[in-house]
Amino acid sequence: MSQSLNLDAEYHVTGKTMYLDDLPELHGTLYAKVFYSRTAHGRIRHTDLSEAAVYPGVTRILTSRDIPGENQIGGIIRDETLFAEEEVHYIGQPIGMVVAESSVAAHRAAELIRIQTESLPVITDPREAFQKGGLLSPSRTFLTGDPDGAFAGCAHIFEGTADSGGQEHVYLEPQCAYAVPRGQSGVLIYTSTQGPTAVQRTAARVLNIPMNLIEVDVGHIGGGFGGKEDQASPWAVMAALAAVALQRPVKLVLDRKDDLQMTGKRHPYSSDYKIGLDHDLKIVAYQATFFQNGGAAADLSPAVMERTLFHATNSYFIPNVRVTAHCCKTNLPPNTAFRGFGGPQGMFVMEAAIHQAARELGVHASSIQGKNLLQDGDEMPYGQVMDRTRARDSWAVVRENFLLDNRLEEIRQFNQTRKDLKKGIAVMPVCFGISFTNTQMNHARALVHVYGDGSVAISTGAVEMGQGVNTKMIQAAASLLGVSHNQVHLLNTNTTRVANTSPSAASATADLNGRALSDACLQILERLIPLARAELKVANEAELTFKMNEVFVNGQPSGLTWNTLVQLALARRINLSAKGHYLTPQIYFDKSIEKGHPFLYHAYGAAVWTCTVDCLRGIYEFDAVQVIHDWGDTMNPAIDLGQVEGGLVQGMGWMTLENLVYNESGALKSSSLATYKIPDLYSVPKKLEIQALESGGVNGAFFNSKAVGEPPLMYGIGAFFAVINGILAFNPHAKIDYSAPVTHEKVLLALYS
Ligand code: LUZ
Ligand code: MOS
Repeated sequence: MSQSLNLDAEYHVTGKTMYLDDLPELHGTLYAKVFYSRTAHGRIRHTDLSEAAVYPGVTRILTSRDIPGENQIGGIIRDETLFAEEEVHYIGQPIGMVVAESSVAAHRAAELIRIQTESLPVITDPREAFQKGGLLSPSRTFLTGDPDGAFAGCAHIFEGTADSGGQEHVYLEPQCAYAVPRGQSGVLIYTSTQGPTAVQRTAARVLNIPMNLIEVDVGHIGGGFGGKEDQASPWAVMAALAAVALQRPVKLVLDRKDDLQMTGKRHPYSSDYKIGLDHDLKIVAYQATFFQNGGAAADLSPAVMERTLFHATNSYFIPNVRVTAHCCKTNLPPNTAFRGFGGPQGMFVMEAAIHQAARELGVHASSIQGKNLLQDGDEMPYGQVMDRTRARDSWAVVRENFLLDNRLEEIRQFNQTRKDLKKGIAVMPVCFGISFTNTQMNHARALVHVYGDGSVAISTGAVEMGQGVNTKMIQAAASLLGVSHNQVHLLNTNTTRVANTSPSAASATADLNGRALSDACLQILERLIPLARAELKVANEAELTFKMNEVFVNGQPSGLTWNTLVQLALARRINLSAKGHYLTPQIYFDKSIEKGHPFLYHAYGAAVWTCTVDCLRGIYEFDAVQVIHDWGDTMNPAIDLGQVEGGLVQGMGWMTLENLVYNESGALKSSSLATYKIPDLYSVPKKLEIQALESGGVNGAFFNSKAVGEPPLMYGIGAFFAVINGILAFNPHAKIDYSAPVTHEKVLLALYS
């Protein structure tokens, strides 16, 4: 089953992959441009559309008044308009859209729109929002053991704050949609979304038509990273609104600048922690309060906040824990899903607490990390009793293969001999729960048709965003049916083929959709097996295997090919189509007591980062990152390796380089890719070594191949602490703020603090 291949790669690198904006446009297509608030908080006094309305080529300007249904796009909480009505709550909040015969005309006309607002107080800081009672959803606390009692008996207690910044998704393909009206039959929406059903549901609500009149179609999307889990919906709904109102096809593509201004990002967090240890460096108690910067509407923030709580203790067993999270309302664009979904923010605080403890106790953080790793039977603060844990196996590789002790000693010696250059080293263990934390989202369906010529078409709810899920689905169907890859075609993700989908998110897309697909394939096989047995006069079903487009009997080719079998089946009027379904077993969570078993399994691993800090200039480079990663029996090493590499570099960018700056009036200052820097080839560690943790038997994943999308991102947190350790090697008394990203400017200031 396991194969190293990416069926899309050739099309990507030769430019043949069709993205939304590459679709041939229908005759009569119109182009939309969204206009938005330039004030972070205010009352709209006057909107002057007159000049724009008469600009040559303008067909129509639509605002909240043109919405036939509800002006409401909130997913978890109904607190967000499609187009602002009386008030605006962030810079970039859509107010309306210009629809014109050309994209240029729409853009020019939009510049002529004048909006007068009366300013209201602006809040950008989550702690300030919290103090003023600005919450988007109720606060939550996970509690286990008796933290207060435990702290009273601790040998060492340390307290501090840790802040992590936001992160822009920088999907290569910006948000876009193309809507085609179908008269009485509703509307077809092409969209670049991770969540086709979210688009369908939201469009139905806003347009006031039932979901069965809305067909959502998704081909390849050019990156998502969470930014299109929920936030692809507004643009698709706007295009559909205009298409239905004007009965003409409407295309809406955000340019990069508009996308950066209008869409939400990873949530910045500001957090307080308190950690208690015994004489033996065992963590006895941990407490943290997370102030999540949710932005101006809830979007997915309550779910992101929940995942922060689930991952607050990372890979460690801590018997006494109290962690509380507040989802704070600020005047920034609503922040949203981003690879890791709050998990990274929670783990960063845990690692900061450990780092502070290590610094004050005069040991390397790894001495504390290694002593507190999870093992089977440990109960997490949310009640799940851990099994099939791999935290200690991963750590053993760090010590035995990556020679952690030798590395620490080499670096100690280097730092003794050099004054201008200092090296830092840090280890980042990761334990990430796999399943949507919202139990009811953990299900999927798939459709399989076998045609008369033996070719197979499959469709699932999975969206291909570059992560390789299409290849994995084709691999699975081909191997189950015993046909070759090129005999299987994967159809666009489409709400008329597969309904009521969960978004492609939570690292669970291949697991969920793959299992639904297996169900469908196995149903078809069950109908074919009796036929093959009769045809080949085989008594026992166990003697048959389907492989290489042929039926094998006791391991020998029988001469009965797949194509012949399919033709025989059709002649007997056998149904060669099937719908598969899957729901994740075992999982549940009781929010009233904040306990349960929310995850089917966990993914583990660890990364060792080393860096060199130039202590004259404050700049740094990563010498190496060594990773041990637990992907089980990977079904596709090429794809999974790409996910590990991409994830860890994206995490490194979040922690070191990517600096989202809003000023006090809520304006995004890092509003272009010239001022917002993401990692490039030169930022990547000079040495990148990734090892696979030996499979530890059955683990709960699809084909035993563990989810790999998000877990590696959190390796990036180690990059932060490697740099901090480099600074401390130069100046042991440096004032360290656990404030990510640790940019070169911050390093220079800390070196001489
Ligand atoms: N999306 C979501 C996610 O809706 N629920 C989740 O638990 C989740 N986890 C990771 C990434 N996206
Ligand atoms: Mo996501 S953060 O898995 O959309």
